[in-house]
Amino acid sequence: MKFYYHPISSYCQKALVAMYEKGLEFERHVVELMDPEKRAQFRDVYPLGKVPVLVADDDHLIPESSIIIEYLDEIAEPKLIFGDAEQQRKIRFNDRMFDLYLNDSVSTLLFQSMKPESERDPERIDTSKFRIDTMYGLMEQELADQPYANGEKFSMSDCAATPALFYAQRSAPFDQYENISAYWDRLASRPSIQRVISEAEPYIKAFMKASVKA
Ligand SMILES: N[C@@H](CCC(=O)N[C@@H](CS)C(=O)NCC(=O)O)C(=O)O
Repeated sequence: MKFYYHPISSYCQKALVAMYEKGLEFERHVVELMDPEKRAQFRDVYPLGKVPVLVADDDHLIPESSIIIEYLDEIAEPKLIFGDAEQQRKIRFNDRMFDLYLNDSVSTLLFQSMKPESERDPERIDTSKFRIDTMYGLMEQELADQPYANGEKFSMSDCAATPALFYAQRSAPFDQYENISAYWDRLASRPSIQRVISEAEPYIKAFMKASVKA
């Protein structure tokens, strides 16, 4: 399999966690999204130009992090979407919630904070803060009596929560939420997640350095 990604991208990190949980081997293709030429070249692979994209061994193109994980579940254990139809639906539901309302809001706050104050969009910032607070409220309740987002076992929804909480440490700290903090510690102790973070860190440092200079 070929995996097109960037180590700093939250959606790529989500799919990578699933790859590492399953111990899969793949050929890495880092897509330099900041380089217009390389970005244009990548559009030959996937016209929308978004990462992650997986190319399966039969050359079948699989974009979208959740769809990649659905595919990985067909080819390798342990399953990340499991249980009866209702449990599977709940895993998919939390995966959507974490992507759309937590991760996207955390990223918005992060990018807005890097802009000069005069260029920030207060409406987007308010909407993001509202969504993050609402998500934290829901998560704090859910995690009161279960170790992972969908119960006793690590699932696709935890893959989605990982990059969101990783970046939230910078843009929307959750220290005052006891259950979310314990959940993050549990996630961060998994070898798959430690590996994803350690691979991202040099790129994050370089990105921060370049943004300060710009
Ligand atoms: N819904 C997509 C989102 C992918 C996405 O937005 N990727 C970002 C990086 S985190 C990207 O490729 N951005 C470049 C662009 O939008 O052109 C998924 O789950 O894979």
